[in-house]
Amino acid sequence: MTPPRIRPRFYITTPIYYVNGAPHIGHAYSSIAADVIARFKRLDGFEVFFLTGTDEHGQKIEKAAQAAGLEPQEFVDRNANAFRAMARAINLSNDDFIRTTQQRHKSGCTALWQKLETAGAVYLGHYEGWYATRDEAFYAEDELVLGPDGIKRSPYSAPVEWVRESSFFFKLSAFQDRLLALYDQNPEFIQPASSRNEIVAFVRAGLRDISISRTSFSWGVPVPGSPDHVMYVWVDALANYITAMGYPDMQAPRMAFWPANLHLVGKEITRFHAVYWPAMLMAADLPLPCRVFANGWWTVEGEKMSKSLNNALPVEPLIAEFGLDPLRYFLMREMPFGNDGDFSRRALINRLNDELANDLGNLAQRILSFIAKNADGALPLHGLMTEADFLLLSHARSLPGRVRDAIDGMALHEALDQIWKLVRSANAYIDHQAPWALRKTDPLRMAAVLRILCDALLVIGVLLQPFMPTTMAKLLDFLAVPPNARDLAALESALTDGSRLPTPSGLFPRFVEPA
Ligand code: ME8
Repeated sequence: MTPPRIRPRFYITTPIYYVNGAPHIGHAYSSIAADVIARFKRLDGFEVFFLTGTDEHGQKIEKAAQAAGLEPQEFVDRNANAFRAMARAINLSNDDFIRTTQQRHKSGCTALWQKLETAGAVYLGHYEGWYATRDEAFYAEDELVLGPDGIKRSPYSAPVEWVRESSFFFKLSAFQDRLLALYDQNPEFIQPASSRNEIVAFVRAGLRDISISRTSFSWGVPVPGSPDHVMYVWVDALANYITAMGYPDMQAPRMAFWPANLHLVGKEITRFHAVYWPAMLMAADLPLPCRVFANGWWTVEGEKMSKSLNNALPVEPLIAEFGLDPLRYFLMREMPFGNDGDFSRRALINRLNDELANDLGNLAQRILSFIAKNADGALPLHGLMTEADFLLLSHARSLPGRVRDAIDGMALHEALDQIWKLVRSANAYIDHQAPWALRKTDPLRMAAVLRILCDALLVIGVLLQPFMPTTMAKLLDFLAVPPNARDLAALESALTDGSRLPTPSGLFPRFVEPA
């Protein structure tokens, strides 16, 4: 008997989203990016744990519940459902969905607090300074910016208020040197470079202890032993990455996934993930995550999404109009991962029609319907290899490695670009080999050409599964690839000579703007 294969583990997280408002394309983006990586890692033989969820405590949520005339718990239950529904709508392959109001989280979070306290990293003091509820962040005077109206705001334009209250503090200042050593010894810890530079400069400038409890409202996890304090929402939120894994039970089976390989976050929250979180973990004597990667921001048709402009774009109508997989493809292809970009309907339609319907959809359709009509609907056999065959096949065989490199380097757009090079080469090959002309003159060569094309299509279909899971499942069905032979390890043996191919249909209908 062969021993079971030991698979390396990979733990990836999305930010947990605030439930004060409805989910929009920005949330979907971070989640889809994490999903692509999680799916790729599974394809590549890793045992993956993929976590997402919702951030449900804090002053911002309490205020939003009040404005909605609801009790906070009722309010967060309703809105967390909207985020769960979004996760389903975008076909997220998450292994768990954590809500910070769940008991498992509150207990784990309380245990973490106690651990920090025992380690001597927490003390009671008095906070006086600026707070922006919208950002749920404290700011120093010199971080504030003066708006055109002459009013001070946070660096993210949130209104700030002067807060004066009794508060517990975390001794962040004690971790400055260890944090700088961490960044220095692990250049990949924070990426991309713009985020890394910003964080390194922030820590070098000197760290102050941070306030980690509030007394002016009550919607939060109570501080153990001091029930008039609730934990600062970021302490509570960051803990989700371990409470979901069973912390404080270090023997919990899921704890084997800790430390996380990758925290995917928006670029506005890197300070919490790359400074506060590792410092808290150091204080609690827990291993540190391997990497924090900051994705950029989308604007929509040139505008920043905001409540005041009422232009936050939900995903469901886009999915209904364009289909989910084209939307997933567009989000991953349109802007280099880590950069900012603009979401526009025109750009989405262009990519859908040019790259999906034309380049890939037509390629698959030409090959598969030709086989259905002229090769008895069975997978053709290889023939003698020509130089052109060899070139296309070696391109296909080298593609998984290049896609792996791109994804490991967080260049998700580059992974697609590499795959499209093969799509274009396959299109050029079919034009040049013209199997339709070989049908009468050289049927064996026609079959050989079609088989080389199927080999290339297989690689394309397998590698695109993380990006467009539903459509690629359909493509692999058309190639009669068994469900258990769709990963990278099975690539060489996934196609069976002569197997019956089901009747193909179009993968990506062209989008025509309604009149
Ligand atoms: O910050 N473009 O939650 P949040 C791209 N609860 N990504 C966007 C985006 C946009 N326009 N808008 C939002 C929080 N995002 C905290 C996180 S983690 C322990 C706690 C994405 O609901 C991006 O990933 O404000 C950003 O970081 C996240 O949504 C913010 O979600």
